Amino acid sequence: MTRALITGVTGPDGMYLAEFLVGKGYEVYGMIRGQNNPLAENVRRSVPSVELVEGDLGDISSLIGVMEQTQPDEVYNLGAISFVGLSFKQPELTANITGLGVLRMLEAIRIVGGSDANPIRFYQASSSEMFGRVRETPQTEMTPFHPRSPYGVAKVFGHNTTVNYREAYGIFACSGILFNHESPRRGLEFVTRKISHAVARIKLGLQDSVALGNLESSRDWGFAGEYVEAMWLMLQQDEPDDYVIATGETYSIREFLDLAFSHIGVEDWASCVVQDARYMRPAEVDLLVGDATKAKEKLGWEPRTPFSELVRMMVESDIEDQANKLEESTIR
Ligand code: G4F
Repeated sequence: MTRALITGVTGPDGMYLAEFLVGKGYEVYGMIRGQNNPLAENVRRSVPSVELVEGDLGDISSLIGVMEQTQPDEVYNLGAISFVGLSFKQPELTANITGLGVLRMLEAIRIVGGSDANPIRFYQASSSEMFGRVRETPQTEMTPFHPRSPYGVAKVFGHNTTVNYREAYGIFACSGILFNHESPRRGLEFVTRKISHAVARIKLGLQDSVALGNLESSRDWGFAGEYVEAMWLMLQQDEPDDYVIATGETYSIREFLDLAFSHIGVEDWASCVVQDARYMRPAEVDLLVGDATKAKEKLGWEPRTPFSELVRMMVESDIEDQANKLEESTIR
């Protein structure tokens, strides 16, 4: 049985990846941090066969311990402070976990190593936020980085460290430069889920409006459930490499709002959206759109979920969820 270790297993990508690997017959370990982590219950419920192990990206001896305990064939480093907005408020924590955390994982792998015949393979969750103020459009694996947030800066460090450990120590280390990938599992702090959740509640009469920041930025939005397959494919190749994973299309927050509100029959949503300076960022990434040609040619990976379908899926899921909660509270 192939063994995989996933950091960040409590996040949406971690859970989709765990389900995917269990489906492939893997023995899956999920690293969780903190005492009595409340998110661990979500993993136990959604993917019960995943074995949870304790470790912290801020503590290298715990990472060495996790490597020794789980003896993984493949390591997927998805753990990070992943909210760009928060990274402006907690830049040092972000640099430590999102940036230095990658170095600690790679050091743990270098030290523990795996067998000579079967060295550990490493996947690093890099991000399109590294492109920031973009130097060219669309962005490819060759586009220079210009990060615009402490999060983006930390991800560049993690990406460069991954490349360096591959070149310096021959570690099978890959970096997936993933553009925004959304799903009904997205946290409520991210704009797509914040909108789908609010739209569902507006439809059910539970709230009147949603407060948002910049509506003009554009992102390349894909479905997280199919991006995890690309992570796995990277680790199945003969040689380690870096890949952009994206849809090749870009849409603004306004366009997301148009589709989400039209799904509940509201064509003019102006009165339902309040602009709130609290959600503006000190520096913004205006436009991201990725070119995933390399992933298509070398991995055979292509996105399948169109933007309109992604928005529909998220709004529908939130309507169902909110309606169930409403029904439960009325019964009580
Ligand atoms: O949903 P967001 O917070 O995602 P962002 O910043 O693009 O980052 C996400 O995708 C990256 C991949 O490119 C990941 F690496 C990262 O971990 C994360 O998953 O914001 C998207 C856009 C931004 O331009 C933001 O300014 O939406 C704008 N926005 C407008 N109003 C808002 C809001 N963002 C949030 N979170 N909340 C708002 O109220």
